[in-house]
Amino acid sequence: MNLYRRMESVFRAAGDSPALRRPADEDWSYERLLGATERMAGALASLGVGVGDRVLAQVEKTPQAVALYLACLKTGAVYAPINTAYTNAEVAYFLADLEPSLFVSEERAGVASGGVRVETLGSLAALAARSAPFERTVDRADNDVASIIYTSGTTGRSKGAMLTHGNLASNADALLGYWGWRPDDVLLHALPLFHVHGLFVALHCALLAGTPVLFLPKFDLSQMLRLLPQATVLMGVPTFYTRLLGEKTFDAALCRTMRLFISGSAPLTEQTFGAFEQRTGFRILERYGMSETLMNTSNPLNGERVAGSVGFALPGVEVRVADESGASLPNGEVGDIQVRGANVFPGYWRRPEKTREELRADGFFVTGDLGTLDAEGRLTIVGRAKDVIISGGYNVYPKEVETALAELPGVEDCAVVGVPHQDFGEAVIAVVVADDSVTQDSVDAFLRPKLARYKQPKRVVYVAELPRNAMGKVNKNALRDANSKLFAADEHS
Ligand code: MCA
Repeated sequence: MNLYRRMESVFRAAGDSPALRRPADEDWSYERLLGATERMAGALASLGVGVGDRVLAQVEKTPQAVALYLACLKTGAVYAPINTAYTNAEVAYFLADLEPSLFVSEERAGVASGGVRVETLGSLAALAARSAPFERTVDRADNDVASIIYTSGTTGRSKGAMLTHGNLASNADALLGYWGWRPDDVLLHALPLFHVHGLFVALHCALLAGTPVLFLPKFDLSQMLRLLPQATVLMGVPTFYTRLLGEKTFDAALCRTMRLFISGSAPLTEQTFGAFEQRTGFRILERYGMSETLMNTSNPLNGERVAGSVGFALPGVEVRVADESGASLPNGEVGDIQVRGANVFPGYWRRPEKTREELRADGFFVTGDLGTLDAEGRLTIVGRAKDVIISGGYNVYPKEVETALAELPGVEDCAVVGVPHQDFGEAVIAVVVADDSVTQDSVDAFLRPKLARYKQPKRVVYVAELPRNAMGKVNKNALRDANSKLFAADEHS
């Protein structure tokens, strides 16, 4: 069934109660969101965007952006949001890979490369005002694609994970139940809307329950402190929690209306978990998911939340820790974390070989994370089989950065690794063998038009030679160890 069909009956019942509450602007009621979605759907229809057509969106976090996403669901179009930090060079890749019917961008309306029609949210809204509202919600089956979320790959090229109406609906239901969503819940929402965490996990819980969202355009510490006493649930990446803890005025009194702090997208350290409990009395609930599978596991709502563990398989999700052949390993042994269930995507957009590599014949998805299960079924992630850095909740694939950096004249050899960073958990650094012309500034200037800012190395380290093993492979562990204290002195750089 079309996920939006469920939402619209919730929106109708919620009527003029608040949907999106904004600190600096007027609130949007559920009625208003419903109307805006119908008009936005009318605008899409008038542009000829229909069932199965892709809409690429690189837009700021506004209520109109939410309406655009919902309008895609309603009309059966496929919503593909991308990070607002991406450069034109990166966007060109997505346009070519996705072949969208429409690109919604913050830049000017017109025509992009490949003849793709470009609209801004503003020009779409103007068109919506002139178009007949699209009242019908198009029939969709559970296995019809609703959204494509791009996820970087170890090869350095992003792949689009196709998520179906059934994936999204089943996962939202699992979370609403597992986290005990209540009619009086108020969600504090400061995550971006171009990833699974902010768009699906957080927003779906609130929208399917008809409860209000405190809708911040982005994470802003002073706004968070101001709004916390109006909220009951916060979903965030660990950086949210370390930043809150860094603020002296953040205390238990500010959390008096809260019932649940949830963390995901990056490992929550035991230290942050402990410091948070000490300061506020709350044990942060850590959960684990991926773009390809939505949410897989969660610590319990009632019951012991264990620091360092991502909890139990969600209802309807099977988790196994397996060896290379796919056989389950005994409890306590480290192996590949694999998942199966209604949450697991059907495959990558136009990448059948990649899909076959990662989706086993028995339906289990190979996450690329390594972990252990205990006798009770608690999962603990102990490492990653893939070479990936998680910085502030964003995945950065070293290969993509290395490929770009290798083109800078004067760079003879380079390796990109993640090292501990107080604010982002891990920070991207580049270790280079280079001549004197290569400086932090020249690296910044060279990479700026090529890579989103968060992927660029925060530090360039010079060496005479990269450590390599007998096979010629760079020993990244040695580089991580050698640079593990790089950000210790100036923790906020
Ligand atoms: C911003 N910068 C970063 C990051 N974010 N650098 C490294 N890593 C980052 N994550 C850089 C900017 O380029 C800028 O650099 C400087 O930091 C300040 O930028 P600003 O925009 O002010 O940063 P911020 O607003 O403070 O952002 C930090 C943040 C944000 C709040 C942690 O990155 C964020 O919202 N992260 C959440 C990501 C997320 O939702 N992940 C979910 C995906 P300069 O000053 O040098 O120009 S994973 C997912 O969905 C899975 C399925 C899951 O399980 O959840």
